[in-house]
Amino acid sequence: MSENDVGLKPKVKSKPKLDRPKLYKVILVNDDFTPREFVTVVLKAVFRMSEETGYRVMLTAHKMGSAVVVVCARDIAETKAKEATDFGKEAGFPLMFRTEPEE
Ligand code: TYC
Repeated sequence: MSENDVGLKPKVKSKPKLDRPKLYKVILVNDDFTPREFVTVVLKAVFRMSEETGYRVMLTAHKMGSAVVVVCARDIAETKAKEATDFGKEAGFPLMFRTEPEE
C-alpha cells in the first residue's frame, strides 16, 4: 500500500456474527395418574397461565401424549421444568415436564 492509499480503505467494519442462543421447549408429558385439575394448577402456578390456557394445554397433553408449554432460554426452561416436575413429586404424582432444543 503506498502513502497515497491512506484513507481510501472502506470504513465499514465487519461485525462478527454472534450465533443466537438456542431456544428450548418445555414439554408437558401425559401420564395415567396425575389428576387433570392438579396439572392445570401447576401450569397456572409455574408458568403463569390463565385457567383457560392451563386447561387447554393440560387437555392437549392428555389427548396427544405431550404438549409444548413454553419456548424460552435454556436455563429458564430447565429451571421451570424442574420446579413443575417437583410440584408433582411432592404431591406423590409422576407428573413430568421435560426440555428439548427447538430445531
Ligand atoms: N391423563 C391424566 C388423567 O387422566 C391427566 C393428565 C393430563 C396428566 C396431562 C398429565 O401431562 C398430563 N388423570
